[in-house]
Amino acid sequence: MDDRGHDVAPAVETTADEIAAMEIRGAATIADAAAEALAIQAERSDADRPDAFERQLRAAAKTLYETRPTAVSLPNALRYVLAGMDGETVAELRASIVDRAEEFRRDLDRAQSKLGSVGANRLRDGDVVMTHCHSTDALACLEAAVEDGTEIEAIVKETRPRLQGHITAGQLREWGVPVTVIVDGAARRYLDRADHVLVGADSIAADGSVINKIGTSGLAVLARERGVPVTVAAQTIKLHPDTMTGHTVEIERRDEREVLDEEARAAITDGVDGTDDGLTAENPAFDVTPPRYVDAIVTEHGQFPPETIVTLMRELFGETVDEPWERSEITG
Ligand code: RUB
Repeated sequence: MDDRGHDVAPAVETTADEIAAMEIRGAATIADAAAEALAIQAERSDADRPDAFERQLRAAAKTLYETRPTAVSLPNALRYVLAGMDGETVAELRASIVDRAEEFRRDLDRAQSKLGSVGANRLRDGDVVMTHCHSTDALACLEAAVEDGTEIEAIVKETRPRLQGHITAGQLREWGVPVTVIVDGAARRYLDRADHVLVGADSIAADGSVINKIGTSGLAVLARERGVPVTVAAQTIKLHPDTMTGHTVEIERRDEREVLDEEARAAITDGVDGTDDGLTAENPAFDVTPPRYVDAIVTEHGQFPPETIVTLMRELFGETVDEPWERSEITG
């Protein structure tokens, strides 16, 4: 039994803790790690009966599901793997989960490289691309462009409070792309030099709204004002099926100490301890960019104007989705 009251393999607990602590971060990477964790749960399960095995798998999925709320790639991955659970015996069930997780991870990889080549087609020699946060889908577009021999440059927003821009800068330098790192507040000034804004997504809603790292919506509004096109690189695992039935996407609020640590707080309050109720920090991790500020959503199925994405969503997910980890057998 883990801290969360679920009977899951310690390795699943570790993955869940790493996702919650952002040691595993970014929507695609989280999905990949979650699928791998379900396969590990299946391999290490000590269940001697099929119903016990299924219960453990659902408990593992629930543990992973409860880590971070905004990136829909996580529940989409869990649903996909659990939907493949099939068989009469524990051995058959185990094999079905391991195979399905493998297939999911392979498809995730393929989808990313496919969308990378679609995104690269939007870039021309000499283009300057402004990025926000660290998105492996966005970087796949830049990597494909570099591989095509397209000469690009990047302006990388550092992305407070966790500075994921530094990861982006490191990756781009590895590929030989000239990089200028700027503070987030400098975006408007540097948009004069940019030909594209390129970001990823944690979730895409049925109306084409893009949920991504906090600051994306402000950047998109500024880009529109400056006439710079905004491209969102997102595999279809980022499509949020619940939004087709009126649900909204939960925006994660993280610990305020990521914004204002104890030392900074003490400096502001002149050493008076943390009981100063008049000083708070807020730390929403994501925001919503309305579709009118987005020029194209680039997926492994090609690029779409954001307003049309619902058609693809319906095709891929149908009208309703199930939450298998919430079934009563878990607690039963
Ligand atoms: C990451 C973030 C990324 C998306 C897309 O936020 O907002 O832009 O997850 O990433 P955090 P990818 O660092 O809080 O997880 O394209 O790699 O899925």
